[in-house]
Amino acid sequence: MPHDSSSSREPRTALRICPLCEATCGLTLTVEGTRVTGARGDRDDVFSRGFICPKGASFGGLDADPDRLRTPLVRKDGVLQEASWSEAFDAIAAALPPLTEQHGQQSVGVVLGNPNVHTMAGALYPPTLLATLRTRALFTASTLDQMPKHVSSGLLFGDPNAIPVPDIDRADHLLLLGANPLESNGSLCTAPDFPGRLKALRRRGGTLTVVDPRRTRTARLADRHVAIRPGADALLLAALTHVLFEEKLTDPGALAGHLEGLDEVAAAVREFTPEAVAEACDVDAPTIRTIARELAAAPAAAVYGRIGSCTVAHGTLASWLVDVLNILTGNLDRPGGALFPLSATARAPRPAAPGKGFALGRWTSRVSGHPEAKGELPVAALAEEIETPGDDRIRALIVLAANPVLSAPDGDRLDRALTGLDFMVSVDPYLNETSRHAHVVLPPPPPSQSAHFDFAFNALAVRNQVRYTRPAVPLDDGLLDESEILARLVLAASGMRGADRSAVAAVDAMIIDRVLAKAVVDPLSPVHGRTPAELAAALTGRTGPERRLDLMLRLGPYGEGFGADPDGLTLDRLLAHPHGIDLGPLRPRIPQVLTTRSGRIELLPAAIAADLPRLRTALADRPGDDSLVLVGRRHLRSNNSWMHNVASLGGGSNVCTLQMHPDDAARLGLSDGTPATITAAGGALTAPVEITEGIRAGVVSLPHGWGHDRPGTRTSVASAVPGVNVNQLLDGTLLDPLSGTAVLNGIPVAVAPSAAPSH
Ligand SMILES: Nc1nc2c(c(=O)[nH]1)N[C@H]1C(S)=C(S)[C@@H](COP(=O)(O)OP(=O)(O)OC[C@H]3O[C@@H](n4cnc5c(=O)[nH]c(N)nc54)[C@H](O)[C@@H]3O)O[C@H]1N2
Ligand SMILES: Nc1nc2c(c(=O)[nH]1)N[C@H]1C(S)=C(S)[C@@H](COP(=O)(O)OP(=O)(O)OC[C@H]3O[C@@H](n4cnc5c(=O)[nH]c(N)nc54)[C@H](O)[C@@H]3O)O[C@H]1N2
Ligand code: SF4
Ligand SMILES: [Mo]
Repeated sequence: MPHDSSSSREPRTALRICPLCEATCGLTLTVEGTRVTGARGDRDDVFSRGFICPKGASFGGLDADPDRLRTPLVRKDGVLQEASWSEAFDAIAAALPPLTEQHGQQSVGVVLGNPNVHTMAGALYPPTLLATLRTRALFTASTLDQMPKHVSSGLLFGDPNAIPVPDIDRADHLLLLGANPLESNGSLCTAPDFPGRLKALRRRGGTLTVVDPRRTRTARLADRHVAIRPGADALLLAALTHVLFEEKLTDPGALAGHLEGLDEVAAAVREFTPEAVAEACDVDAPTIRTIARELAAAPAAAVYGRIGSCTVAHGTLASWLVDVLNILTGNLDRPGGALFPLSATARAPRPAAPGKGFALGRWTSRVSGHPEAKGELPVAALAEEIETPGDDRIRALIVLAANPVLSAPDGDRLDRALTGLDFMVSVDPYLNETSRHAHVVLPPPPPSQSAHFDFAFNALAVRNQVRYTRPAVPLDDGLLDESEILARLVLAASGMRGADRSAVAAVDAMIIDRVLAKAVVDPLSPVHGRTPAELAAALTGRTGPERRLDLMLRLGPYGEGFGADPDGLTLDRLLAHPHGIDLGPLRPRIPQVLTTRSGRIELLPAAIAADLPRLRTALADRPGDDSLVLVGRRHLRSNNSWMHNVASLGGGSNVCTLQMHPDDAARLGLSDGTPATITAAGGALTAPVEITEGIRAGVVSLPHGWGHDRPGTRTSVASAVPGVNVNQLLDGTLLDPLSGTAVLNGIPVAVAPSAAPSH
């Protein structure tokens, strides 16, 4: 850990867990003065063992981006102007309570974006903010991403956060659908050096099958690449399930006593024979049968589906079938299969017992009647909830680390809708496409100045482990830690003005008290019968977030339980291990992890059964001769909408081009580099064509997160090479109905040569 040498210019090193993707690599930063001048992989990190990717290597450039906001901005006379922190929070305290008094609690919406899962503040404070606001108008990046997986886990296992992770280090066989970890570094599967782990699987004789309409870098590494038609994964998975039943290959093994609905699943997939799905998937029936047989025969195998199987019309069905396959082959909860991690800050395991189950659609959205999922409404419905008059219209919006103008469907409409808000707050380091509409912008410090702990990703990691890094560099004068920003936002949202440090500390103390008050009356807790004040006094840590971390570690599955297990985890113990503590490989957790009403895995939940007729109609889907559908893609040196401002990451393959197969290009009269106009339900865009054999015919691909050409932003590098916003092709009406997730892949488009110059 760094000692206090920040005033000296001597280069020193400091450890920092990388927050730039889900892999959570440990970095060794070189720090000169207060500036990060280098980053390399921390070879001693217990989990990442020295791995680093180009984004992590650019940590210093990103950290020092001169376009980062360094003071709050407050809108005065219609113009955003630099302001003090107290002015900014007082503006919020003055605006929000009168609004909710007049228009009700639902008039304030909250948008949580992706980086909240990459910061401590984003894990620790949004629940308190939502409890303070008591709004149901919650929208997050999950409905552009993994909500189908939450829904299928909720229905199958009772807990939407019980997400099985492929045990890639021990699997003999991996069937990977709609994921490209060689560029994304993995998702819902935290595995530093995912590429190396896949190569190791192959080296030890394992088999990798990749299902993707594009011949990605991951597909090129595979034993078999299945270039499926976009949107057809649920059909393929249903056919694989069918084959297991038909050929009597099901063998749930140790799970057998924990299953409900096995015969019902067999009946539900009866029509989905390989022959019946082959044309719709454009995968021949013998290949489908072979994949099913291999899956069943492998000693340990895992099926794993990500973005390309989630953000599609049958996203929840596909996510459900991924786990059904793991269950039927006995691979769920088995080493080398797919297991439930147990993170150090998870609730300590309790004896297995039936739970409350998972309910969907407890309320619906006001305008289109979309069912809630996990307490959220589809972010694709945000614009209409702001625009459509009536009771409970959203009039104020709090946006934490999100850029929905680029990341969600129909950004132009949302862009217009945001101008109609009475009040908007953005917590964001950049003045970008979304935050430019805010009345108050609260900028967090650069990552080197923040502590880091992965509350979310340790629960999705291929190995149980725990690591914590304190800020590598002291907080600059004038900046506030993001935890303090969010705590003060909570206070401002409740109308408190002039909150100071002590008020912020009170927020953490209150949360700690609440947790302890519950624990001491819980007969299963190691602190049952003790007094909260005595326990709170025992917590260590320099800051509120550190004390909260200490509390979670002590009460967690590996914790010392305030004396119950002197060898257990505490913050102090973690600090004594700066490269982290390995907690061992993933271990079976069924039935303890199940919280369904039956206490079993409910294999064919009613909501799923009710959605299957829609999949049956998809059996008849056939593309027209000249039709084209659009899919997305990610580039290694990018991250959603906000890393295009780091010059060292730009260029090369990291460009906003329309990838297209040579046959389609020839038919349409398009040549490499020429501009094409792409038209779909939500609008039209012009982008340069990139002709490649790496995409199947009939499919085109644009990356997301581009379109940095709107006025009023302060992202000079990104604006110079703006690209186009792929999500402008969507009108926001296409959703996976069970999860409310926007369909971002498999979009029908028309493409034609363009006269206009492209970006
Ligand atoms: N067409 C298409 N659209 C997609 C996708 C796709 O595959 N195709 N992918 C979807 C997915 S998976 C996701 S997760 C979403 C992501 O979409 P969003 O959730 O909107 O996330 P980002 O685009 O990453 O933008 C995050 C914002 O957070 C800010 N930020 C960065 N670091 C911090 C920080 O430390 N603190 C705070 N407060 N703010 C920070 C950035 O400046 C940026 O404004 O996009 C989705 N959109
Ligand atoms: N470098 C980089 N890394 C990132 C991000 C980033 O923007 N850049 N974003 C992060 C985020 S927020 C997330 S959620 C993860 C996502 O991580 P991944 O899930 O690995 O996401 P992608 O790289 O977009 O890979 C999705 C793949 O699905 C394919 N696909 C599209 N449609 C279909 C379909 O219908 N069926 C099948 N089988 N495949 C299809 C696409 O061609 C693409 O190769 O990545 C994270 N990591
Ligand atoms: S793989 Fe992800 S976590 Fe690791 S260095 Fe790259 S961006 Fe950071
Ligand atoms: Mo995501």
